[in-house]
Amino acid sequence: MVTNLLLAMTPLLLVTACASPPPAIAVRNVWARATSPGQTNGAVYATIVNSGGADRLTGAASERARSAMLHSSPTENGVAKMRMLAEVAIPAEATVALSPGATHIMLDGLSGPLIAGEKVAVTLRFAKSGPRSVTAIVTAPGAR
Ligand SMILES: [Cu+2]
Repeated sequence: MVTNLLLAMTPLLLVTACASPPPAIAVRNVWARATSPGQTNGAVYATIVNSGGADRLTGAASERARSAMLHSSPTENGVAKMRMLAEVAIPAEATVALSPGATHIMLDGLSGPLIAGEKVAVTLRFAKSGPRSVTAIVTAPGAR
């Protein structure tokens, strides 16, 4: 009886497993901290909300910087470090926060300081969802 039920359910389970839904990505709360004069690096933070299937954040770009990279900030022996990431997993039905002291988008080679109140165009590239253009609000140092 139990065996028959399992056999009857097997095709249904296989179909469900194969039909993985497309990702449904929303990028919210994008911001960067103001930088001091002469500082050539900045960081962009955001909240990535995925209400669909799994995706991957594979890169970023901004006209305000020579390059934008995905970084993590692991703490090793009490020292905060930064490490380049090839990609950031965006699991299905999950919210991924890019936040200070954790995963962030590093802007390298800024064309000038990030000024509080400035809006910075940033493009996030997702493996499945493609490029997403968002606007980062620059906040004053210490505001967050
Ligand atoms: Cu960094």
